[in-house]
Formats: sequence, structure tokens, C-alpha cells
Amino acid sequence: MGFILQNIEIEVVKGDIADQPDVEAVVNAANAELAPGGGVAGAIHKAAGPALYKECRSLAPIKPGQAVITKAYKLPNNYVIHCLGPVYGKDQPESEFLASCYRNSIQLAEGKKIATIAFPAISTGIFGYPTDLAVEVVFNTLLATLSEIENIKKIKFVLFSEEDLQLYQTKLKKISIG
Ligand code: AR6
Repeated sequence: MGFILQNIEIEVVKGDIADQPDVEAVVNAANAELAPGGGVAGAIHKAAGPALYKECRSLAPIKPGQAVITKAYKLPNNYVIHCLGPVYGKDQPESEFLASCYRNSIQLAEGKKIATIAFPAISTGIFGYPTDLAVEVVFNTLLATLSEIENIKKIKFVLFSEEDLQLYQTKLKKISIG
């Protein structure tokens, strides 16, 4: 499902964040040490190869809400933007840390003149953030950031389950209706 928001194409798909060859940058739902873990981080590090963690080690640790950028190595992209999302119930206020992840990722992408970027649903796996609450933060942050975006032309949201896909699609429909 796609939608154009102030000249930016917003796409919502079901898939694997480590297999998105049509975007320049993919976002990693990282841990503080930027190490290979489970979920998104595991998939990204596995596909990128060990050189990614080597670069990551020099940038770690990061704090909740922070984002850093690296090369993408064997991934079919140019860059990986690593964000540490909040642990739900621990890093409070969660919505502000989550908003920072998206805002900081967009700013890093803008700084590198990246035109296309894919996000997973940060914090909604191991970190326990309910996706129906997270999706509100994601799109509110995006709408609040639009005026700062010059270089990004496409933002893709890559969801892992049918249920999450539907939550994103429903939210996108609401925005498109106004
Ligand atoms: N592609 C797209 N989405 C995925 C993939 C994938 N390959 N794998 C899982 N998801 P998570 P978090 C979904 O746990 O909650 C890691 O171990 C998943 O279903 O990857 O921010 C790190 O090392 C969920 O909806 O990230 C950290 O310790 C969403 O992506 C910790 O987990 C995020 O799930 C980060 O936890």
C-alpha cells in the first residue's frame, strides 16, 4: 500500500528489513551495544556480515532514542541507521524516546542526502512496545518532521506480521482521508 505525503512516497509492506534492495538505507532496531541480537538486529547483522559489527563497535554504546549511521556491507543498501528504541515500561516516557528514534533517523538520512529509507517497527518486538500505540508515534513524528525533509523521497515501513501490516495500513488510510 502506498500514499504520497507532501511529495514523499510512503509505502507500507510486509517483509524482511534485511531484504529491501530498493532503498538506500535501512533502519536497525538495535541494542545499546550495536551488537548482533535477535529480531531485526539479528537479520541485519547476519545479512551484512561481520564487518558491520566491527564498524558498530566504534560507535557503541548508544542511548535510547539515539541513532547512528554505518555502511551496509553485504546488505543490498548503502547505509544502516541504528536506533535504540525504548524498552516499554522502563525507558519513560516511551513515546518521546520512540519519536526521537524516528526523528534522529530522518535527520541522519537527510544529512547523507539519502532519498529512500526503510524502517522496521522499532521497539515492538523484544522491547515490548504495543504496535497499536507505536504506530501513532511513528506517523505523528513523521507528520511533525515533514517540513525538515528535503532529500528523502520515499519512506518504506516494513512489517513482519500481517497484524502489524494492517495496523499500519489502517493508520495510513486515516491520514490520507485527512
Ligand atoms: N524484518 C522486519 N521486521 C522484523 C524482522 C525482520 N527481519 N524481525 C523481527 N521483526 P525487534 P525491538 C519485527 O525485537 O523490539 C534485538 O535483539 C518484530 O516482529 O527486532 O526494538 C536487539 O538486539 C517487531 O515487530 O526490536 C535489541 O536487544 C519489530 O520488528 C532488541 O531486540 C521489532 O522487533 C530490540 O528490540
